[in-house]
Amino acid sequence: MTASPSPIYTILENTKIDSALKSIAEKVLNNERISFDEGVLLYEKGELGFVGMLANYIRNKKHGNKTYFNRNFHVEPTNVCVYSCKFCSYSRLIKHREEGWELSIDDILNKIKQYDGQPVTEVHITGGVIPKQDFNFYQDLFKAIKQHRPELHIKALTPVEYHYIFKKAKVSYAEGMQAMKNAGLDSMPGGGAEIFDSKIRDEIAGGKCSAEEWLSIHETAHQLGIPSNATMLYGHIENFTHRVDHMERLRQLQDKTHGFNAFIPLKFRNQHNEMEHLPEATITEDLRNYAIARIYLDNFEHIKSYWAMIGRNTTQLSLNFGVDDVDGTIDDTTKIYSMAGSEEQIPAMSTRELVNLIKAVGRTPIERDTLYNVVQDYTYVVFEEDEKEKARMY
Ligand code: V47
Ligand code: SF4
Repeated sequence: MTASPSPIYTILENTKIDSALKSIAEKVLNNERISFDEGVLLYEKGELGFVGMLANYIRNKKHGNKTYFNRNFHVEPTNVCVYSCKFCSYSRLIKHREEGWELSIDDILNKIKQYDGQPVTEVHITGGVIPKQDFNFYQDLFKAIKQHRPELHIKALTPVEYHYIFKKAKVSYAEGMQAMKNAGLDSMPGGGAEIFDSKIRDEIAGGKCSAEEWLSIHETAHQLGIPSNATMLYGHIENFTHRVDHMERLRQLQDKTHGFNAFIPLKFRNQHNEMEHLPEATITEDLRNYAIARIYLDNFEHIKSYWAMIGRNTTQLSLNFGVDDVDGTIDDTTKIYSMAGSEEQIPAMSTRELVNLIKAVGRTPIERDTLYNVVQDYTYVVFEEDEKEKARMY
């Protein structure tokens, strides 16, 4: 029996579509990579229905109905920072450090111990950058966590932190990353990427690691067998070409190393930061952006929508626009995202809530670990919903 051709062919034949867009659609259906210019064209001319149809085709081909999440929690060692990114709603400048927090290794371990006996699989550690939390601090921290709970996956720090602490310790990226791995680091989260274009990066995140340094630290990590994620902060002063340039650089590195697990677009939220005057992207634009990322990044297995930032409803919609992963239970007690204006005042969801959120839009919830090994398939697991929860999910 031969597989029947995708209904998209019929749509393309019977609908009036710009010929360049049609040729992009044919490439997608033939499993061919689209070019830089075609990426820009999708942003300029691709309507939501069109890019969504193609992205959903790719998503379903790769993952069927599966939608991944994990049981994780976040720890922010400090919200004091030597940098002052204009979009950051969270950090306290080092000169106002009395308004912030700086956790010791014991403080962090106590937070981790609060999850003893709970089936969490990952701790996500990242925060501000301060001299005190240096090369030795993080090696000691990772060792202490592994000593307490060896199976807990440590996904920690971004090139923003690593570049700073390696430079201060006068070690190369390779030496530094190897030491972190030896101490217990398992993978790296995708933060600090912002937008790679140097002009825009200087304007919104001046002083911190450059795009080249960010990419180089990820490359080094991948070479050492440390996988990672990649983010893109969009919807501020960048244009469509900057977004494609960002994804192009990631696509090239992924061709080389295959070390990225997921791409996570992060919508700029405009509260309590120096870029408050900018309007936020619309939900249509958020969905178009997920879809174009799914089409462009043909060598990334997973596209993640970070529910704590984008809200539950857009997360549910995103599952038809290329997204196959919604991050995890999170349990972010420091509320880094609600501070920037996310809808989520309590950035934590129970497994039951996440499962019901995914099932409510007809997808199959799969609990994964950080490396996408399946922990549990929830197809036949039925949770009861309480009424308040139901109201949030439909
Ligand atoms: O790099 C800061 C972003 C990132 C704002 O790898 C903002 O699994 C929007 O990278 N509006 C950190 N975004 C978070 C991050 C992340 C989150 C979840 C999962 C993973 C992963 C990574 O948050 C920063 C920055 O780009 N950010 N302020 C803001 N106002
Ligand atoms: Fe510091 Fe990160 Fe905030 Fe920039 S985004 S000011 S590096 S905490």
